[in-house]
Amino acid sequence: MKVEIVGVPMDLGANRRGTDMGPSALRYAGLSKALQKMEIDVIDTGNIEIPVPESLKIENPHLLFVDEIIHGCEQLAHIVSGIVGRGSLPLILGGDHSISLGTLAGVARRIPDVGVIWFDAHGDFNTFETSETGNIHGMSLAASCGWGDPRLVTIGGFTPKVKEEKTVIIGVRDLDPEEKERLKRSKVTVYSMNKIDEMGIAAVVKEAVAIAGRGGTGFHVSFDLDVVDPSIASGVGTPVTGGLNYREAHLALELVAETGLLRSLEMVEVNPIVDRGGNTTAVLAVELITSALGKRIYC
Ligand code: 5AB
Ligand code: MN
Ligand code: MN
Ligand code: MN
Repeated sequence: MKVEIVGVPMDLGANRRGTDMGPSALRYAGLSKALQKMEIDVIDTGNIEIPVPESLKIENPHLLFVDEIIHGCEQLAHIVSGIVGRGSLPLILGGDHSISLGTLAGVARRIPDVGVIWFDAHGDFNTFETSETGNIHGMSLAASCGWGDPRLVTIGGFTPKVKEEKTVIIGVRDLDPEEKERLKRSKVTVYSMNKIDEMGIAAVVKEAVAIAGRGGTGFHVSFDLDVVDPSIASGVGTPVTGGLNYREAHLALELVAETGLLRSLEMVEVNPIVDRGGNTTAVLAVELITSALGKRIYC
């Protein structure tokens, strides 16, 4: 397997600084070495250039930094599409979750019927009409499914990126009222935390991979670190208590790896500035990446 890493130091889609340092935190936590140890052929292509918010003016409070986010996502889409086209697996390091708009544009250009598994405490299913913050990281899944601002929706030149029927969210526990309504009306499958408590993470992920992997074209995994409980992942932009524990997070990604259907992976919302444990959230993220790419710690 060949993996190509792309860093996206983006925090324009979130409400606080720090996720721009996510790619550095993950590299500093030993990402490339961990993959090489698994005998994965890994290339780090470096970072995309993203402007810093201090250098920008807010033009639209309902879609904060929309022009710059679109510009960054168009670049990312181009790079990701190239990686998939070469037959490699793109590993995208966020950055806040707005970057998925670029990742999915790039993946879906090559794999039109790609499925998505979205691990997140949140739904990211707002539009500029339902969002209470104007932060685009809370809109990226909706826009990828075709909802919201026409410019966001058409990043990469086509819409939707993914079919709701092949989209699954796992770990949700914090939805805005109107976001919840839109999600209920959609064909997206949602496993909120209470479902995981009830069914167990293994059963949930097995159903999820069947839905996202229907037809055998494979799926993208978007992993927002805030899906993990803040007691072991405090370095995230928007922590919510009651998340996945250490083994649940690993098992989920081990089961993803076992399907052989993973076509691209992104790890987002790592914010080392607010990490109470040094760089432990990034260290956990690196471990989780190795699980998603097939590492097994048991026999
Ligand atoms: B994340 C909130 N729903 O829209 C909003 O971390 C939070 O990528 C979004 O999941 C969280 O601003 C976005 C309040
Ligand atoms: Mn998210
Ligand atoms: Mn989230
Ligand atoms: Mn967040």
